[in-house]
Amino acid sequence: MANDEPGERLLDGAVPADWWPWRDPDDPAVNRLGAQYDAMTTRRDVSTDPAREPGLFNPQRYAGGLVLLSGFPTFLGAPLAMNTADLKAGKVDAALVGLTVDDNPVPGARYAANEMRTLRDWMSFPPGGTDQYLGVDWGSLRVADYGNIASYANQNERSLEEIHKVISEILAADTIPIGVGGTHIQSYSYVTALARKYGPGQIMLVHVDAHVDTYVADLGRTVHNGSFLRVAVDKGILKGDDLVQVGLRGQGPGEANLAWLRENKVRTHFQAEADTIGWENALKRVLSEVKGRMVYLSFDVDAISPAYAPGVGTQDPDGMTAAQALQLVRTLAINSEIVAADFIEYNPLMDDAHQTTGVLVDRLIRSLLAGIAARRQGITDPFYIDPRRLDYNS
Ligand SMILES: [Mn+2]
Repeated sequence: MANDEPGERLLDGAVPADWWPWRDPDDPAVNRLGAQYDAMTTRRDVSTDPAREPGLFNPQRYAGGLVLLSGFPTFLGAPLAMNTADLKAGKVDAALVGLTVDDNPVPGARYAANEMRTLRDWMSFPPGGTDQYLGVDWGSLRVADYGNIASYANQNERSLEEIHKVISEILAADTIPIGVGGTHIQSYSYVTALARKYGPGQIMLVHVDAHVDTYVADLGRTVHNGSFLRVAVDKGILKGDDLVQVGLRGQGPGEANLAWLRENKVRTHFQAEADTIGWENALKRVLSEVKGRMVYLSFDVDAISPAYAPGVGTQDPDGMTAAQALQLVRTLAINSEIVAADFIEYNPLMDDAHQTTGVLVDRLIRSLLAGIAARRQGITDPFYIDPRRLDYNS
């Protein structure tokens, strides 16, 4: 099997040099000791692997067994894909891919992807399931597990180039990448990969988060999980008014950051707005802002109240409920064409013994898939509810 690497071709020479600010040749912090420097992200030699046709590989022995107990742990029990050719041959609608960068001061998000594959949750059946709001089975979509993306522990910016490559591999198959795990710095590479495929200014980013993530570079770092959106907008990779933020609260932004957000026309939806005009009214504003546009949904789990999602690295009291988070994801997927998504900042080391946060992230992913399936089946009202869920059978 040849290792199909369109991502590499997309990266080489195709991205403006200043999109990777840590590659500044004048920066003495950039280590250039040779091949070992890139060993973590060097692809395995597959030239001696047994030949196989491109397509999905299902590693599950049993048709209905719990993946955790009797199968190989994969996201949602999905079959595996290794490269763009597999995604194309398998006509994959959405590829779940593990993200492992861990640049939150509270470490642990690097373990989230594999934790999600091994949830002690009886719903870990092979792909499919009927959404109990929409009455739609997302098993109509083809979903694959695309493995994890390598990262360099404690060299977080360096990991972004590999994420850009792998997300580009998925986008090259017209498959929706759904990133799982890691911290928010990684979304910088989603923005670059989407801008590379569609051109800057084509994609709207719905950024669900307690925090604006538009803080200036600090602590000796250029791009980090609190600054990546500032860098992306300042470099013109993402237009400010294509950025919609939902769930903002906590101890920032301050006046200078707020002024930057206003100058750049970022559409900020604070928790205070939802508390004042009502959640559903605030949600309708968000949906109208992205109606008719292609959307990248980046969901920082700390947007949700710690009462429902305690397993995060940057906890802030208050925030949306689990039901509101599920509704947000479901309505957004019906309202707009989702071209990419990630669910990040889940920290299993901070979760409870029942994996409450992990199970909620699992349900958010399922809700996203159900919403996408509903849209493809012709449902256009984002607030659609299956009428059978509203009568009393009386
Ligand atoms: Mn964030």
